[in-house]
Amino acid sequence: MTLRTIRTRLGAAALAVASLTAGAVTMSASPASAASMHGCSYPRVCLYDHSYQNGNIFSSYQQYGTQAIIGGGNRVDALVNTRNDDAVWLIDRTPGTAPDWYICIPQNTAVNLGDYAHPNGTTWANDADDISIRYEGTCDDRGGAATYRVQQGTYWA
Ligand SMILES: [Ca+2]
Ligand SMILES: [Ca+2]
Repeated sequence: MTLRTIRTRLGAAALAVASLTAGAVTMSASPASAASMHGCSYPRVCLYDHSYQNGNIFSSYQQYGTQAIIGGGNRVDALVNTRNDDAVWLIDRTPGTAPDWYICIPQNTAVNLGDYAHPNGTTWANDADDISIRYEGTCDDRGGAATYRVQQGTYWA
C-alpha cells in the first residue's frame, strides 16, 4: 500500500465519522431534552447571521424579559431556542407607526426567519430589534389557545 492510498482511505474514514456526528446532532434535538441545538448551548436562545444550519451565532440570551438585540437591530436571520419551558418573541419596532410586530418561537424550536412572511411585505429576516424570553413555552394562536407552532401578531408596548 502506498502512502497516497493510505491518505485516501483515512480521508474516507474521516468523512464517515463526520456523517455519523451530523446524524447524532439531529437526533439530540428532540423536544423536552436539556440539549444544545445547532451550536447553541442549553439553556440559551441564540441569534444567527444566515441560517442556523450554516450561519454563525452573533449573540445569545438566557434572561427573562425584553431587551434590545445585542449586535444590532434588523440583523437576525435565524433563531435557536434550546429552552424547555419558555417561548421567545422577536419584536420588530416600527417607530412612528403603531403597532409594532412580534413573532413567537415556541420552546425547543429552531427557525430560519426567511421562512416566515412579515406584514411589511418581506420575510422576518433582518427585521427584529428586540428579544423577549417568555414565562410560557407556547405561543398564542390568536384565538386564545396555546400552540407549539410559530405565531405572529401585533405588539402594543
Ligand atoms: Ca425582512
Ligand atoms: Ca426593525
